[in-house]
Amino acid sequence: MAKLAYAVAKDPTSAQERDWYIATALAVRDRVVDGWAESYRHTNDTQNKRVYYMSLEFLIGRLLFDSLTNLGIVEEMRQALASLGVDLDRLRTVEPDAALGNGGLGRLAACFMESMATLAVPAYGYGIRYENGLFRQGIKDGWQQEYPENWLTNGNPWEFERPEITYDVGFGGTVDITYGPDGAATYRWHPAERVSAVAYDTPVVGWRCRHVNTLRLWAARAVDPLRLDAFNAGDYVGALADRVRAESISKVLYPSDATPAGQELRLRQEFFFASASLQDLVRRHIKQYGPVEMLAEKAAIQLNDTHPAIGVVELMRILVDLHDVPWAKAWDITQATFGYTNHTLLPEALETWPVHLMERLLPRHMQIIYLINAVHLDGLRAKGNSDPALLSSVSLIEESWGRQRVRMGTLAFVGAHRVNGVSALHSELMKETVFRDLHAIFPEKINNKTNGITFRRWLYEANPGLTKVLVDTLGPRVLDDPEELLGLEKFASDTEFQAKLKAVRRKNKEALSKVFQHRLGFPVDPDALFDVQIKRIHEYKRQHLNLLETVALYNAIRADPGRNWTPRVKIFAGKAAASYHTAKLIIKLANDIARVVNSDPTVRGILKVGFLQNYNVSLAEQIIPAADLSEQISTAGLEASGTGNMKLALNGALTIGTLDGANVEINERVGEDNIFIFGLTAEEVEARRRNGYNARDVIASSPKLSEVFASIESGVFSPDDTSRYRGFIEMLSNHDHFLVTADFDAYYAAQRQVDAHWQNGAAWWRSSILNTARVGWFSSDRTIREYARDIWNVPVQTT
Ligand code: 475
Repeated sequence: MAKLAYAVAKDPTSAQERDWYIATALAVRDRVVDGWAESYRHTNDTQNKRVYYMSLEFLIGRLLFDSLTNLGIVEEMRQALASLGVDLDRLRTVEPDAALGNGGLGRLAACFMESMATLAVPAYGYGIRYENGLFRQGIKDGWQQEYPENWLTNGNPWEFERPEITYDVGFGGTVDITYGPDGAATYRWHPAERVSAVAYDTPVVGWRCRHVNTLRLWAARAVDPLRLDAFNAGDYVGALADRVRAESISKVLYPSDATPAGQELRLRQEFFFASASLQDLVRRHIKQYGPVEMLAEKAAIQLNDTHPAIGVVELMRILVDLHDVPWAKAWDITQATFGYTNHTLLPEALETWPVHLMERLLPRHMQIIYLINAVHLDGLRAKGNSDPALLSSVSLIEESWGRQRVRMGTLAFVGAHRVNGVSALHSELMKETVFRDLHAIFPEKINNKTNGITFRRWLYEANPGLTKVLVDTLGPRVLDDPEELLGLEKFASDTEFQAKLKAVRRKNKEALSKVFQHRLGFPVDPDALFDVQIKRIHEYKRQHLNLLETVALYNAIRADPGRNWTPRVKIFAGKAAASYHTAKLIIKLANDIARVVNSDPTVRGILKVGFLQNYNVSLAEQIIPAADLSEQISTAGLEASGTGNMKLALNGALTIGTLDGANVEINERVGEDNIFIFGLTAEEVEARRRNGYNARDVIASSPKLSEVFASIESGVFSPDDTSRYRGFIEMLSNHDHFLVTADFDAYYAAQRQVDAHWQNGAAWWRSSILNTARVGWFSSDRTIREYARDIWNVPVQTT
């Protein structure tokens, strides 16, 4: 009430829902801030090493419930608000999602921030405060439309602007060399352009408010906001031109996922936040400890993919040019400080920058890159490596057709003391593919850190019904130690226990059915099997494999409607990069199929298809607790890990999937009777591709697939434009790069096993319980413990 009156300046009679939300958030924030100050003092006093998690993406979602949960005051707040006639669950939906990320990589960063706070690892997340987060997805006539996402329009109660924490970041200009009396050269960069980076801090609360860390996001501001001379001369637009150029750096998140943006603005974003963050952490270090030589003992920096990899070069510049550290010493410090996480093996996703662009934008950094490369290659030659093919494959500079590019993956690899993949399979494939030669030279660098998810958001907050059953059954300890979930195993076949979980799932499905009604205009039957594929739309993730199976099932039901079919709702959600034509066509295909299937009386009550628009963290929180089946069907070898697979299994959905990414480890843990694995393995995929895969023969030998292709190609699902999918079908028939056709029959068969398992209700629920029981290991707390032990060398608090 006091917040509403004094911080929002509204009284209860005129307060809108949004005012109540702000007032509530501010009240909660006060509690968080107490813990924040305490944690800050503690880290300073103990002189503990700090971890810096550098990421161009943090896909946070909403924060109100996260804070309430971790402070342990959800019920207290619910009652306090109820006594004022306000419903907390409605307020919760007023908060816009902070969507400063595209998908898995960004969401992982958010889960890691929460786990680092939970384990009391003193950490800063560093990133960019994008004014526009990931676009809002609309669906018009079945096609994806992109609209800007203005998450800051109504203010953001969680952030604190820190105008006093501002750094200059330079671009362009020249490099001066001066020679000392001893002949040693000193280099000074004189940038032509400067942009200010202003800090915005958001507290990150750990579980039970044990510790609070900082997410520090940088906003770009012009050093001179207005050129008064131009303004006075009447050139109002010109007077603002520099400002617009500078501030464009933090305007929008690049909406590409697993593909590099390849634009000058993107490189400016990368350097902008890397430079500001390094200046900030070096300044903090010097203020507290003095000599910069000790940096690696007091700071660990983790690079979330190659996006911040230019930071390796920036730290070298800071050490060598600004603090006169000798080159070799500076390189030791840099390597000892940095770790690098790789998130994708897709060759098209590996970042490289044209040398001429780097030279123009960051002339001093380009010199340093050449020097790093020279020392790196000389070192190899000195060790007897003289094969030119090897040297060119591990060089920081790629030469193709006379054009030179800087390989950011190689830069990150050589600049870090540890390089990790995000699942066991992915880390092994890194050694065999993209980093094969580098791995042979530095065999100690690559290690695995299988991803994890924070159970606070993805279980306690998203699924309070299930959480309550778990606590009632296993005791509250389970909230602190997810391995306690194993205690569920003994209830797996218990009919009473199964009934409890069924009731929880049913409620969650009813809630999701309301979302269907609201967004798509029709409800779905909570007794049907909810079959869910939710993730970015990508050919390698193969939403189209799922759609082909949907059509095959539709055909089969129509041919024999009286059979004992398993009623299903096929649920799709996900965004496509705006420029990714095939991904957008897949969305259109999903909607075209949905229209035909949902209006066909023959399959009524048996099959429904729905594409839910604008997938984001909050929608995921609604879908996941209602899912029965989790689709994880990527071409083996291409999904680095996946994390949605973990969220769905934790909430009791059974997985249908390929042996890819973390599915492999989920399979090992839940046991093969409780998961539906199908399709080619990564090795088989490799072999098929090597031997020249012929999709046409495969299609011809599968009557089901032939029928599906014929119906889609002839326009059964696109009567308004019968040629719409001709090119698509032709592509799958001629260059089926992701082996959709090769896996089709196995996938169809696995889906029929799903049907059979579902029809034996007790067996299904047993499997579901065993999934929840056995995936405790996929907590991001476990992942962070491993990073802390093997990469950062920092202690963690035991829970
Ligand atoms: C993997 N994003 C998942 C997840 O490790 C994995 C790349 C370039 C530019 C912008 N975004 C990207 C990714 O590469 C990405 O999100 N990768 C994902 O990282 C966390 O679980 O398998 O695809």
